[in-house]
Amino acid sequence: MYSKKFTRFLAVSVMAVFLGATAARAQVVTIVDTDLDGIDDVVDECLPSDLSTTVTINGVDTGIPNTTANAVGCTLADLIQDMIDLCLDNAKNHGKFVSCVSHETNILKRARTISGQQKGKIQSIVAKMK
Ligand SMILES: [Ca+2]
Repeated sequence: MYSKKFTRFLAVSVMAVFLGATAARAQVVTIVDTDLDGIDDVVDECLPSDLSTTVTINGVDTGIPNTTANAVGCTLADLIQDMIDLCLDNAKNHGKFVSCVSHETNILKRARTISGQQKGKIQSIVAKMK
């Protein structure tokens, strides 16, 4: 039978080999961040992200500061562009498009993603879109 000291040494050695192997495996994982927003492409739902300093809608600078990417790799500019694309796709006419954006920006304001003033700016730009 092994002594207690040897058994402990053996257990520590096995643990060290296990941890070493785990660390070696961890180093093999490669993070790919194509749009350089700090979020791994594997979980990035917005590829490529709009990393502009301000949010632009239909070529008009809103002056609304863009945000860094959230946990799923989307900036505020990405979210607003997605919202506009969704409203453009689903609305049958300009009035319904403006109404859709109004509805969506109200949700963003309630969630405190944008302020009331920013909501007004977006709605004003969208109303002038053709
Ligand atoms: Ca992204």
